[in-house]
Amino acid sequence: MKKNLFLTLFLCLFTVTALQAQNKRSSIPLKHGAHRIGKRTDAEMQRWREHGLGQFIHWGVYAIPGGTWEGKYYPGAAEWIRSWKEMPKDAYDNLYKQFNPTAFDAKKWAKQAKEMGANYMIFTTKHHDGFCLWPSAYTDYTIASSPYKKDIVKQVVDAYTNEGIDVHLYFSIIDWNYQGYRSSPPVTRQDSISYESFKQFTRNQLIELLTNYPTIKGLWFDGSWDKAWMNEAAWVDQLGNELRAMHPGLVIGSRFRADEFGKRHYDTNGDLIDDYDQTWERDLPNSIEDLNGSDWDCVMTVPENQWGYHSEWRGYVKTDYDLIEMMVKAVSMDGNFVINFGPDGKGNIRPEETELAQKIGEWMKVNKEAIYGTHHSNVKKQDWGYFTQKGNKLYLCVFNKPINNRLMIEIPKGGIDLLKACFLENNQEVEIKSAGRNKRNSSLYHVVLPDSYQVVRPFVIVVDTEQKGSDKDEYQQAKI
Ligand code: K80
Repeated sequence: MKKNLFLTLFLCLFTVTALQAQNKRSSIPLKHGAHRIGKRTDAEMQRWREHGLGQFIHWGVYAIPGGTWEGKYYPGAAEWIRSWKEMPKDAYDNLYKQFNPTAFDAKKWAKQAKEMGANYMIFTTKHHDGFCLWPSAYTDYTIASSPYKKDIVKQVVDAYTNEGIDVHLYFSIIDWNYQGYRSSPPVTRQDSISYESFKQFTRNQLIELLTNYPTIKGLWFDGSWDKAWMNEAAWVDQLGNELRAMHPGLVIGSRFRADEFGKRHYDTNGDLIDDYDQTWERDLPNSIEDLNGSDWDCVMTVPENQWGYHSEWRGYVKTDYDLIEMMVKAVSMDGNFVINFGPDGKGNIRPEETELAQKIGEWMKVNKEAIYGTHHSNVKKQDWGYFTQKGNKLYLCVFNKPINNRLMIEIPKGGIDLLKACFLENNQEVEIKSAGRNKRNSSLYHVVLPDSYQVVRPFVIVVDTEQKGSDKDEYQQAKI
């Protein structure tokens, strides 16, 4: 009796605390916070979620100096060279007069991305410098004023779309070229007028992009952290609604707008703003718990921190192995992995990147089934690598082959049965052996690799599974 009282008291307390926690999530009424709690459920977002691998391309006039100016090496990110004190801003702002990428071939880029296995790509229409790779009607600082003249965004959108690769447009809110742009909130009346014109300019350009390139699937915003922009929560929110209304299904990450308290990515109540978490730049979460149940992408550079073309990569350059592991890790936690390319001033993709694309593509050809449309598996992670899952298929993506050739799998009581295991690379079957139970009563299994198996690259074993018999037993019992 006493026990029951305690239990009741405990349950009451627990319920009150749980309710309070729930209340806290939405205790502050927000006009411009998240407009949805939890993931989007529509087909366009589902399509995005299943991409697995993407390509980022950073291209602009910064590709001409390529991180150096008059023999001086700039160690920072090449696309930021304009902010380097040794490069005169005036010299930078005149680079467009030399922008004539005669080797640019969008079809060639798209074919290479396809062969790498990318399902989507993100293209810089305008970086912080303000130079537009499309002939915008709202500024003269565009490709139309360069000797090249032709619309680059259009060629990229069409070529990738024709290859079946979804295109998302990168757009920087920061614009170092537009005279009305401000990073701090306007103080004087003149500032306010200038900033109003910048807001209209930004809106016009975004509407222009959606109008000119209706096949694109999303916008990838950057440079949205200025106080001036964050102060405009209501206006930016309204603009977002307008863009979505214009382009049903449009996918926008968490880097477009702040809520009315200046909170970015996650609003004041802790809810994700817009469609996916865009905080994972050059960074991967350690575990699914770091992700708040959100959709997310990770955008990654090949060298440490170069997005635009740098003529001289210094320091460690990621290998195909590194990038494949990062991609698998991202996918195993329900994220998309996006690898950046920085073509040179003539439009050539550098040989290092071409080689990486080929090597990743070779791996994808064999193992893409473990990447596309797969998601996080609840099967406990093991140190040999990562699990991904799709329906009844469990993928063991192996990066560290154990020296006993046994890949451990732990299945909690009442979980799944493991039926059959095969290498993805050649369909060769591998043995699954029971390895008893552990203290938590989980069933342990070993997928036993043949002693003769030579590892030359990360490999995948696909395991067919089915719901455990105990569910059936319970059903049987229920019938009696
Ligand atoms: C801007 C500012 C910082 C601090 C870090 C990165 C960036 C831009 N975002 C990447 C996607 C690149 O475009 C980089 O220039």
